[in-house]
Amino acid sequence: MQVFERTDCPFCWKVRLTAAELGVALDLIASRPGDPHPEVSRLSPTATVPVLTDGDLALWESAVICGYLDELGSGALYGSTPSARAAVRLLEAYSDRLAAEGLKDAVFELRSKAPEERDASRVEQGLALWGERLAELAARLADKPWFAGSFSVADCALGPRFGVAEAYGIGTFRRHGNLVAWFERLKARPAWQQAYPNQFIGLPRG
Ligand SMILES: N[C@@H](CCC(=O)N[C@@H](CS)C(=O)NCC(=O)O)C(=O)O
Repeated sequence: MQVFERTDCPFCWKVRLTAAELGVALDLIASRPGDPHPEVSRLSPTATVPVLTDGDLALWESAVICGYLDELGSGALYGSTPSARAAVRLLEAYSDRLAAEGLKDAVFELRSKAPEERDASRVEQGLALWGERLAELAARLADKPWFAGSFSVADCALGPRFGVAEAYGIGTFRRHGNLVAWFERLKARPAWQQAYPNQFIGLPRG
């Protein structure tokens, strides 16, 4: 199975983390920001990464890709009942659509511009929105070890959002003790190290 991806893209990171948790091997092929690999342009109508190919199958949405990997693997990362699976899918959608907002604006300014060229109000508004999302996430997590109760794709989706924030020095999540403890639990899993990006745009290679 091939995955066309960008190492620091949170959607691609989610796919790598899900695959690592499931023990599914992926052949990763790099695609560049704003200059997609020709196969990405050919196979994805949105020209976004990740794109997974498996024989004649070509999948271009990270949630669809993770669902496919889960069914190929243990089938355990979305939960075992219809209602549990729906709850994990909702948390994944929350991560992909809402947690991504705000944080991506702030990160874009921080990673691609010199301090004097940054749009300070875009950073401020982005971080304010990210702060609201964090409060919602802290309430959803409450005192559970993982977002859906047991470990799931919800954690694989949200972890990279926090990983990106941490990489760019955005430490607002530290205001919520339960989110800090959850993130530390996630980082202690072997799959986290396996899936961690080898480069973040604008940061020294770590
Ligand atoms: N809904 C899509 C979003 C994917 C997405 O937005 N990917 C970004 C990178 S994070 C992308 O490919 N942007 C265009 C580019 O990098 O050229 C998914 O879940 O796969």
